[in-house]
Amino acid sequence: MHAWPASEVPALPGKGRDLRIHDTATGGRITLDPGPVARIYVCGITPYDATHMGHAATYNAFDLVQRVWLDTKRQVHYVQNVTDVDDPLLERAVRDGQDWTELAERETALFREDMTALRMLPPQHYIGAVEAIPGIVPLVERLRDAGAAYDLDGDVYFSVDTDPHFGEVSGLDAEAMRLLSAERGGDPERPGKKNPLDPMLWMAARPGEPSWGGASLGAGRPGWHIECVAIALDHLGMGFDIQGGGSDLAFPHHEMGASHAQALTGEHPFAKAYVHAGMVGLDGEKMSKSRGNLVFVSAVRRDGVDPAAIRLALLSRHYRSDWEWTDQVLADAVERLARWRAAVSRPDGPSADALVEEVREALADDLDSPTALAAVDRWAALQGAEGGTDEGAPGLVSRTVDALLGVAL
Ligand code: 5CA
Ligand code: ZN
Repeated sequence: MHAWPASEVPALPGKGRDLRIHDTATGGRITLDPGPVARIYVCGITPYDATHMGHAATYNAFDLVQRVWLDTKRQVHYVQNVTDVDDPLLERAVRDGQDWTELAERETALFREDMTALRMLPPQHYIGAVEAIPGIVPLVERLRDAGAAYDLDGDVYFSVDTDPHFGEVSGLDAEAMRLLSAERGGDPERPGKKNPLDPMLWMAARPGEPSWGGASLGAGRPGWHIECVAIALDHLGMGFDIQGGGSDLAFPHHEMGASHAQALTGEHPFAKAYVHAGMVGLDGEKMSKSRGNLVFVSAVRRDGVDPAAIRLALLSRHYRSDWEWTDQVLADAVERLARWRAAVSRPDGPSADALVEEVREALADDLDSPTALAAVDRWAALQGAEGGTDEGAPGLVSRTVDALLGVAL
């Protein structure tokens, strides 16, 4: 699949700081040392509805990760998937009487437009589940041959008990896992499983659903977790730097993915850090396609809101906190954007050298974007109150905000 166009990232004077980031697996902050090419996998959308502010907030967090890395003069190798065949997508297509491939293509196209408007850096590899199937089939076969997977009435399950590291990503106990598994696409109640938590690797063809010939597996389609594992191993290999997504992916998705990969390769870990963004809510509930309480990026754009203001709204909350999208969050961002634009529109101003370092330090410190915004607010306030004589300052502020926060002033 093709991704979306990249916006330029201006180079800043000096050098950025190494990223310290909260890792779900260790429960603490770790300093990543990625080497010259940092590797990141971010779980993509299931394209059955438009991009909402929760999605956008999560992708914003991982966009900041890349901007911090680029500022340290590293290259970034970024991979993202599109879950373009899965239960919710097929169910929505049936409900609305439309072709599931058309639904997936339309919503993926809209996602690309939203990401472009928000100036999110594109992945180098943007891979659909369907196009990954030829690579998924041999992985499922290998797991079965190795005794890490088993058949149940034509479906193939992964045996979580074959991975000694199972449970290390989420750190949850068995009961919590069981509850979340039932809530998030698993089937802990299905009789005949070795462990109720075992996830499906390959689902035998169901009547009326698309399927692919899987040689020894029989016609069917891939399970969710193996999709991301196949794509990540193919394009990044084991031990990449960050596996990213919203906090609802920590269990089961990232836990199971790590186990699949560890069982396949005999190596550990799958990713050096598992990084999770908080959930954005609306009216007291998590914003979700299944609940339907959504604020779409495209709808807000259609209302004439500058995408830069949407981006500032996302940046105004720390990526790890759960927060509520409100009209006020957006109104504050619109006002801030106008203030910042006025401040950089003058030819000179107070020195911005310290500001560059403040923004760098805030983002390197577990992507603390609210602190970064506060630093720019202070410079803009000083510009408004006293101005300054530094001729390069407004330009440097623009480039800093552009390079590190993805906002064009
Ligand atoms: N296709 C899978 C990942 S392989 C999937 O979870 N798709 S999704 O469309 O449901 O979600 C895409 C990303 O947005 C995931 O990282 C998910 O954790 C995140 N996300 C979904 N809802 C919210 C929300 N309300 N707040 C923050 N992030 C969210
Ligand atoms: Zn995923």
